[in-house]
Amino acid sequence: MDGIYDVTTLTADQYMVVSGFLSLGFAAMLATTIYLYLSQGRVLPKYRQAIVISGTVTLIALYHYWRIYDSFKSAHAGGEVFNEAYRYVDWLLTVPLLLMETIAVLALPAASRKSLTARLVPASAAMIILGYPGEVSADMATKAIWGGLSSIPFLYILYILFVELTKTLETQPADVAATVKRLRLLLIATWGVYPISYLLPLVGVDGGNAFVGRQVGYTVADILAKCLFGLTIYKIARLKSAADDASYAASEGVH
Ligand code: RET
Repeated sequence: MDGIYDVTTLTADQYMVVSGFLSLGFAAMLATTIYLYLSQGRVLPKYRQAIVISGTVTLIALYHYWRIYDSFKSAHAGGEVFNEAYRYVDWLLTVPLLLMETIAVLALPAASRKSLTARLVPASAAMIILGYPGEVSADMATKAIWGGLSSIPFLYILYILFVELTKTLETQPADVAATVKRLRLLLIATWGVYPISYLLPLVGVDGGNAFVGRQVGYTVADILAKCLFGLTIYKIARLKSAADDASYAASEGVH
């Protein structure tokens, strides 16, 4: 495990920044999980699945932020390595779920739903698995090779979302199509932060700063990609519920 950064060498300020962000990540996941689970009954039944999946994503991340925080504290005290695997296990579970909640809220015809899931879920798992060996290696060539390999399924996911999904949009009502496009932009803006954070040591940022930058980058990206994204899914589900059912729109005050 020699590639894992030795956190005992962090300065007091660097330690404070990382523990502060990890703590913020924990709080954001906790609050969003409670909010989404409590609110899932406030959309029409066909959209509830998407809200429950969103809450489950933040619940899984809540657990992992607790483990990451704990691992960081013990590693800083000395004697243990900081375990970056918690993050990758978290992504391995939450990234396919995020794609599934996106597909679920669209309420697409069954055939396109199945075909999107069958292509996006394995690609997202491949992206995370291929990134891991580069994450835990201190060797720049190893980081570049695994980062490059992981980028192939990443680009494939973007291709599916921007080219293939666009074809299904032609058969959708205009407001649904516009919503999907907005959601897709939020997805690419937040997902793009992960490879950028991963790249820090490769573009010459020194050890301690690269470690801090990566932890802060991944945490901020997680809050946006899981919490903000999940809340946006909830908002879309409410708008779609109102569009589907006038009595829902009147009782919930959504127009
Ligand atoms: C890695 C390795 C370097 C190349 C690429 C990566 C992409 C990671 C992404 C992660 C997304 C995670 C999400 C988590 C939220 O729950 C693995 C850093 C392309 C896109 C959305």
